[in-house]
Amino acid sequence: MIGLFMFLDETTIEVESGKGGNGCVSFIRKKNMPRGGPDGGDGADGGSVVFKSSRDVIDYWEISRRRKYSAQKGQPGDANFKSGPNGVDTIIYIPAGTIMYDADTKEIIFDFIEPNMEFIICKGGRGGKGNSYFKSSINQIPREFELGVEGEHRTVFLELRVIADVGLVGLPNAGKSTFLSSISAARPKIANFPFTTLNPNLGVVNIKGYTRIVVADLPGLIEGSSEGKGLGIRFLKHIQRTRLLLHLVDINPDNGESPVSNYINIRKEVVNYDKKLQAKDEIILLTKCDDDDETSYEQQKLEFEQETGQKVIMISSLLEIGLNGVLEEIAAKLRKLDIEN
Ligand SMILES: Nc1nc2c(ncn2[C@@H]2O[C@H](COP(=O)(O)OP(=O)(O)OP(=O)(O)O)[C@@H](O)[C@H]2O)c(=O)[nH]1
Ligand SMILES: [Mg+2]
Repeated sequence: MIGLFMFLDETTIEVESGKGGNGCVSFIRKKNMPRGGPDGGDGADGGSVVFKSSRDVIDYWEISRRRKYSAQKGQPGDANFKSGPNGVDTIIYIPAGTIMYDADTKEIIFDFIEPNMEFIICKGGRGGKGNSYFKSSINQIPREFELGVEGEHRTVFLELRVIADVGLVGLPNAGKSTFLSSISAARPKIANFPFTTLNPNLGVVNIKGYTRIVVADLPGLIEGSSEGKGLGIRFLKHIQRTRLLLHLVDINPDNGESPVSNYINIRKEVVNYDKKLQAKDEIILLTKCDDDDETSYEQQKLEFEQETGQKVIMISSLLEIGLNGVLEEIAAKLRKLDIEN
């Protein structure tokens, strides 16, 4: 089982680029040239530290096992105009969706909003010039040289905001993971108890006539999530970036409340967490509507729509009822957003 603590979506790491190599002071020594000219080569540049976003990295678990990442130094210059190889860059692969902050000032340094973005956080120090560089008509035997420039040092705070088109929200046990597994190849853990999902699961769905989208199944929200109750708050940030919310509401809630009040309560938590989420497009699903002969579901749906003033879709992930309708609605909403932006 992948537990909560195995998914690390925040970390602080220290990075340092390589110092440039010093320039060399040397003079040509040959039998027939007793007072040969300068031949000290330049120092090589130090390696840089580069962050690169990748689709294949899920979280910071792997990279946080090291507190500090240093790139290689540049080699010093040598006699005979030799310059050593530059220091090798250190590339740190991070999940796409990472926001990188300066750990001290909390200022955003870079936002890796998609895979394959690169950012040089510490540039390698420049190599120093060797004495051969300083030779001129008035200075035939220069002893000057430069030291390599020191590497840069920074401490960064990395925060992951899962990148998905659609985020699934709802109470624990509402059927979010089941829904994701019935529309995609993702196989999140499903069980009949709250807080089965402890970290975000991503699923890819190919919507006919539209495109491939990513759906994020998130841990359930409860009353008080926005203030830190349950697991919710750690993951609410992940829905800030999704383009669309899918709010799943159990038609037969196991907490004794009505579907409408459950919906309203969770909605409150979401908006309480971030006012901007109020404006985000939302599709409401009444889940576990297994029995299509059951006319009371239809009745409940109408009541829900009347009370909330919102349209809802009835689904059963178990019997695969209504799923295509949901995908069509997702495509319609995303298309509209595509045009608007
Ligand atoms: N009858 C029926 N049961 C369902 C359906 N969808 C989900 N369930 C059941 O509801 C329970 C909870 O499902 P999950 O998909 O784990 O719910 P969740 O919203 O992901 O729950 P958390 O991860 O705890 O937030 C499981 O026992 C599922 O089998 C459905 O369409 N019909
Ligand atoms: Mg779940």
